[in-house]
Amino acid sequence: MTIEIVRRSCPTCEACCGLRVHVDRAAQRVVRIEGDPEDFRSRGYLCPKAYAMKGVYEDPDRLRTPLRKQPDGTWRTIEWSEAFAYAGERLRTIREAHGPASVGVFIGEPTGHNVGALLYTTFFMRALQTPRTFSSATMDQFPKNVTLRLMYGDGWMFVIPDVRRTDLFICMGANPVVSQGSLMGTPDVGRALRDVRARGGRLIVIDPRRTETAALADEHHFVRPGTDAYFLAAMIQVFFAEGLVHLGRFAAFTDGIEEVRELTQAFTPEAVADATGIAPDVIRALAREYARTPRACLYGRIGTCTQEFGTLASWLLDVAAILTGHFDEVGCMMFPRPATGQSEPGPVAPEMSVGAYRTIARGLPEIDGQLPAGAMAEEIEARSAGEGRMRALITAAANPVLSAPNGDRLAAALGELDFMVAVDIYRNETSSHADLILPTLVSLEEENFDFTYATTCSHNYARWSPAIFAAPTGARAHWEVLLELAAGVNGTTPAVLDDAMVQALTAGYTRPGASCEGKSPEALRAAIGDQRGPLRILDLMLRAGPYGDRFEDGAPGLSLRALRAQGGPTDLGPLEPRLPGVLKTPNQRIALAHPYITADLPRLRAVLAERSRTERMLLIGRRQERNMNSWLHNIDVLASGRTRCTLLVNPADAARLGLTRGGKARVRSRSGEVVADVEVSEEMMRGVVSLPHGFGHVRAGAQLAIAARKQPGVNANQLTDELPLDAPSGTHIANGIPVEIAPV
Ligand SMILES: Nc1nc2c(c(=O)[nH]1)N[C@H]1C(S)=C(S)[C@@H](COP(=O)(O)OP(=O)(O)OC[C@H]3O[C@@H](n4cnc5c(=O)[nH]c(N)nc54)[C@H](O)[C@@H]3O)O[C@H]1N2
Ligand SMILES: Nc1nc2c(c(=O)[nH]1)N[C@H]1C(S)=C(S)[C@@H](COP(=O)(O)OP(=O)(O)OC[C@H]3O[C@@H](n4cnc5c(=O)[nH]c(N)nc54)[C@H](O)[C@@H]3O)O[C@H]1N2
Ligand code: SF4
Ligand SMILES: [Mo]
Repeated sequence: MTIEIVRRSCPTCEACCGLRVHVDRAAQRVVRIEGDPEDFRSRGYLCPKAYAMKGVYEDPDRLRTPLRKQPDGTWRTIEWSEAFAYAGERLRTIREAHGPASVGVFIGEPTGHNVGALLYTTFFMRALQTPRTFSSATMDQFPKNVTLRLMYGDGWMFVIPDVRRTDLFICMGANPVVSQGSLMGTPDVGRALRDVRARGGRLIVIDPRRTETAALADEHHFVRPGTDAYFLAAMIQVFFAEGLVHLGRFAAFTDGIEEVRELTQAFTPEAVADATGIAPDVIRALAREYARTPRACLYGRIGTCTQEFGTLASWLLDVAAILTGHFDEVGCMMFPRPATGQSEPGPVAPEMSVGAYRTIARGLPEIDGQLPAGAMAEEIEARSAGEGRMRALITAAANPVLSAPNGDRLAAALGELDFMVAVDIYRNETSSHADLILPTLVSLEEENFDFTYATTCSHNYARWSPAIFAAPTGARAHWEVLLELAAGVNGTTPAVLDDAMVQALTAGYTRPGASCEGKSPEALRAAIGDQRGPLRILDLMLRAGPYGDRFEDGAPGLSLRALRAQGGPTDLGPLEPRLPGVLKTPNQRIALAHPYITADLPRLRAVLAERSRTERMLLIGRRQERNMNSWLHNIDVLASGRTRCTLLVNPADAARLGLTRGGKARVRSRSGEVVADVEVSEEMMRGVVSLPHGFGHVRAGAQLAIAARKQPGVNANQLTDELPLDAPSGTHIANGIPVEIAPV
């Protein structure tokens, strides 16, 4: 047996650790996966999910050919040509009869991990021209996109903690030790957090659960779910009251400081203590420590986004940093500089679109092109949307029946569609409702580039990864499937669409003021070659990008060829200050008190008294080491072990509610109920229970044998109510759901 070792990055989570994959080519088998000690980013680190690549590749339940549902509900394997002809005909007919809005799309999380999927999704959406676009974003980071867009002019230019150079890390609503860090791409993030303390710094966690990250911390404070905006407003009140505001160079390009002072004035630590559950002296001490530590990060993630005041909390995190000189500075929150050039200085962004399209059932506005994920069901149902209903749906790498609010309602609504196509590698809780499932290549079969996560990393880098096995004959990559679907809907060919896209891109890069000004679009096209697909587009972006060779013969600089030759990741240096250069707001200044955001403050004020009194039980989520949202439960080694989908309850609550360890509890919210196994734990704040999402592998029609047997669990999103929203972003409230709990 000859074993070859291939170096590549792990495509499963944002950390993008470097792996050494041991391959037996003769047997077409991965024999071992280990951390790559030569990878300067991950230095040999890996987590159990590194195995996912192999597990998914080998999974007998994974789909390898298109499946078409028969009138009797059974599935038939079909050829790709038939699949595309069928999809094109159905989608085109529906669009012609009922308009572009009759065809909806839901884009899921794994899209971000595959360069082809990502580049062609943008393109696909443009070709489809539907205003009915949904994605996992409104169950995730969308409040951040909205605040970034309004404050700095670019919703996708994320601000990331410079964790390796900070002396104080305040972690709110995130559990990086388990999630491996989100919007803070740092392989072995647990070590990076321990290192903060090792060099004399401090780690503070603010979370309704004493998490695995809290276990490493100097301090942990319980916070009532959904009340982070009160807590942060109080910190800011303290900054102003105690003369801790230090704008430094930001004074020259920041508007709205006085307004922020006025707007936060009433939120004193005393005023918010009952609502947040955090004592006034603790809030004051935290505010002082943060303001006085030169290198400090105030970081928030899922717990500060998918909650009642996600936009306000996300906004206040940035406001606190800007007011105290902790923004765009070394050791603080900083902007990465990806090699593909998305965050370069550029023209002013047009105003953020709000309400250019409104949903039929509830009149919800699109916000920067997104509709709330949980509004999908009502948009499909004839009883709520009538003639204007959504009649066709394309899901791409998504499982909204488990990942979006009120899964039962969505599952029922999917049955009302005239046509549904799922681009997915499994027949799961969502794709089983489709008329057609189109499986794509998996990561071992494709070259990749860490495209998305080079925009969210705590140290700049660029990395290409090789394919490990050749794609089976005839199999299609995600981007090819999207391109074929787009061509089918528009009655054209993939080649025509693809060439048009490349022409538009090369024209853009050679325009006056663009990075390749002076070159001809034809010369750029000749240089990147005529092999269709994401790699020539990537090459174009890299070469025209900030570290690129700009298509100069023999010039040093990045290109696809240079990255391929490199093998491992290319170090592009630590994060550097980038403001005001990259601002794309109308006046190239930071809008600290943008009226669209501050308009939500009355909603925050209105419920303060009530939030300070109520004793209602609130449900939050939790992530676990061996899960990746809903889709790794079918991998035997990752699904093994004890039942993971348990309801965590504080002992005092358990006693009061009559719940016992190992017993079962009925958990009910407005949108539904589940019966879950109870686990009693001191790690929960009183009045708060936690249930992980991504489970509920109990639906007929799915083909996930191991998941159903080993980790069926219950669907936490049956309890997530599709109606209430974080208003400014249209994001759902997956944390802080009012529930009633009783023993079964
Ligand atoms: N209650 C609650 N709900 C949540 C969250 C929470 O914290 N609490 N978190 C939310 C967040 S942050 C997110 S991102 C969403 C995630 O929710 P989704 O975006 O729906 O993602 P997954 O549930 O992970 O489903 C991914 C799908 O992609 C498929 N897939 C995997 N790899 C590939 C591939 O290479 N190609 C193709 N074509 N398909 C592939 C899988 O089979 C699976 O069907 O869930 C959200 N839902
Ligand atoms: N192993 C694993 N890793 C993953 C994923 C996975 O499913 N499994 N999913 C990936 C995805 S898609 C994402 S988006 C990231 C998410 O990355 P993280 O945000 O780091 O992940 P979570 O574990 O959801 O952390 C949310 C934390 O918020 C807390 N919380 C809940 N409500 C509140 C609140 O109101 N206020 C505060 N302050 N805290 C609150 C919860 O107790 C929890 O500890 O993880 C990614 N990594
Ligand atoms: S931490 Fe993320 S990137 Fe690293 S091995 Fe685990 S799943 Fe892969
Ligand atoms: Mo996510």
